[in-house]
Amino acid sequence: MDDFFKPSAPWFERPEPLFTAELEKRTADPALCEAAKDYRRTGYLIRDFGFAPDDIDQAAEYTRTLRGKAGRVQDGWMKSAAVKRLATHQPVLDFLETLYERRAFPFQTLNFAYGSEQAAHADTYHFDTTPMRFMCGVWVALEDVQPQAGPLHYYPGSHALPVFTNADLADSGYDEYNAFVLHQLRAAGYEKTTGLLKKGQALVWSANLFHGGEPRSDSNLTRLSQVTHYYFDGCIYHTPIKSDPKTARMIVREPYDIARGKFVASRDENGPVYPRLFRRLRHRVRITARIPIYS
Ligand SMILES: O=C(O)CCC(=O)C(=O)O
Repeated sequence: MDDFFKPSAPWFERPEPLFTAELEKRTADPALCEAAKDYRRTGYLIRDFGFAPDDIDQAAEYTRTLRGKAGRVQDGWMKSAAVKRLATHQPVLDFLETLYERRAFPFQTLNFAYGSEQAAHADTYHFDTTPMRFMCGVWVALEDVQPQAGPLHYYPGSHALPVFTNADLADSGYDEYNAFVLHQLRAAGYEKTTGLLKKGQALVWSANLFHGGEPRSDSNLTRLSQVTHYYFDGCIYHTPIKSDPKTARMIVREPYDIARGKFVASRDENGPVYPRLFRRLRHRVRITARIPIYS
């Protein structure tokens, strides 16, 4: 049985006839049912969450300052209050909670001054959960995206592929993973789409949707954007990319909830599950040493 159809996945990714039965329980909320059907079919949703225009502009200005640096920064929410406000925007949290039926929390931001030109990958290679797929990304355009600026790309429907891990590769590594993924996407006939979003629009992608960045045909053009990664309460959070398939040992995480300002323990039905002590302390020190004073 494909991962996508495992009954432990979010309700909208359950196998038939479970999915239809689940939909029927929610007929009082037709908007949710429509969103769930689209999300199940394509693995993404483009929405307008009503971000404050000032927050978009301030986050754009902050992101523009990254041009001279690597052009990309992780956890810019620690430096820019506007980046944090976008990541913790209540309508996004409410929507995700309604869709996944678990509380969503942002645990990482990435800001890009230019198109990332990243090869297609799924977030499940970096961050997954048990039960699986309780993670998503929200990509926000901080300016209108130009086709020459290396837009985000994605493969509609590709989230239904199995979750690929190092166990699928001969030697673990990103190059091999990228080649393997491209082969799988082509073999299954998925077609690539580019996200020419307008300033302020957001694209929600599900954990296993394959996505990346188009080449930049005009290297002077910016593509100011922010991705926030969200987890959902009540899971074991882990890092498949770091796990060794030979031992199958899960690298457990203790993510930091940017909205509530606290670390969230992984948990299963028996209670909390913690990362190894050294990893746990290192992550805690790395975050707490940099918690911003503006908040
Ligand atoms: O914005 C992009 O070009 C890709 C971002 C991405 O792949 C990610 O954040 O996982």
